Amino acid sequence: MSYLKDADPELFDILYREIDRESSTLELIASENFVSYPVLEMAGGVMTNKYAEGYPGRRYYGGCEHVDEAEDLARDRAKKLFNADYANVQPHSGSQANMAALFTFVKPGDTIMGLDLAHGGHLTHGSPVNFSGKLFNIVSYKVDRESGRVNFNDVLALAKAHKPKLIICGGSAYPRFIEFEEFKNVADEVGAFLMADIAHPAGLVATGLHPSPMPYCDVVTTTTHKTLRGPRGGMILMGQDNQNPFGIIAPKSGRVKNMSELIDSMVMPGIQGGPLMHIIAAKAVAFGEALKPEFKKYSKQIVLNAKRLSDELLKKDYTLVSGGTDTHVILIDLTHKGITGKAAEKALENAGITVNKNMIPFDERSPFVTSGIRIGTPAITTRGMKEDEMILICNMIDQIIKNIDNDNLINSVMNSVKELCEAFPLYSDLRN
Ligand code: DSN
Repeated sequence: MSYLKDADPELFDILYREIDRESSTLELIASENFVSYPVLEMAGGVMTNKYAEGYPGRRYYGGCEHVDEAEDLARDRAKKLFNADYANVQPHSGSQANMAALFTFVKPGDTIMGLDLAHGGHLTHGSPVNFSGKLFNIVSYKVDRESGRVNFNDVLALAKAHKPKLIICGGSAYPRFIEFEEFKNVADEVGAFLMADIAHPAGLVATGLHPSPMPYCDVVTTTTHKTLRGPRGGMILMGQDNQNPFGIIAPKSGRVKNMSELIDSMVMPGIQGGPLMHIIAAKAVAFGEALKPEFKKYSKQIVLNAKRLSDELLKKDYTLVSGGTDTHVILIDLTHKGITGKAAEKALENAGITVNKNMIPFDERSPFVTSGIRIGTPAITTRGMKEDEMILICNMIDQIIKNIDNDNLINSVMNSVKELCEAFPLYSDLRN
């Protein structure tokens, strides 16, 4: 039964075309995934109606008893998943989580260090077009040209020269483990705070397949919808909640506030108003799923799939930034294939394979063209695909990249993509 179909056939058709697209194409965008029906049900539920500014037990609105229960569960499950002392599940997105974390630890004008966007960082790690680049004095570190990995001699030299107040580690297109311990050594050397953005590998961190930032970082941010396979949103965590070092006291008691209190009030009212309670409740559902043993099995398969795909690409003479992957992300440097990231993205899309063009380190092309594509395995792994399917997918990608103007071949690959998708169905219940 569909209420939407009768009320708004135009949008019903749009929704069903999207369900069709998601189920009949190969989703290789590293930051995307497919949520479960229970997560979808909660995200589409009546908690979207509720205003709940504040936090459980201290809201500015009445009628919050049930959303309080949901947010408490989301926080408790997040803390358990990440072995964290503190969780704030209200950020609407990863960018807002990063904004709240930055505004809590540093002030406009302060110097911060982050991985250059073109080297795998993120907009909110200091890009000049983002609030982070406009409000802070940014010193970007880059990856090493040869290894494609962060070079800690360079990071330390930059940190000593610029004395950042805070260093951000992590990014959106870094295929290797984030080196939390090495970053901590640099941060300690110059007296900087260390913030980790684990938006990409969060699900792998939660299942022990990627090192944990908790013992090393002052604050950790993430999204909830990538490898963690929850609804679209953000979250802030701390391994340990300590008294704030800025001397900020609670006015009534004169007590020194904890960092958790500063972060909570930076998220709301500092940056956001009413939380998205349907999404917070859906985060709780997703965290419940991630605590189950099946999720660890799923996460292991994400990594096995990425490794197999990267091995197959290497066999076909593709250049991979950093030479491979430790995670779910593969960054292909197309320079010597004589094709831009933009052209590859378009040709693959025409065949039903969705990827995104991506800058490679030291890219001479603009972000609108790029010399690379980024691919990832979380979404196809959710469909149940394994190593054998990675071999097929690698062959399809290779055929398209070698023949981007050959419509017959693109059509034939598109048919193979459809067959593969039919063998690993997605959202069948939504299509009936
Ligand atoms: N846009 C996200 C990604 O694709 O990695 C990061 O915010």
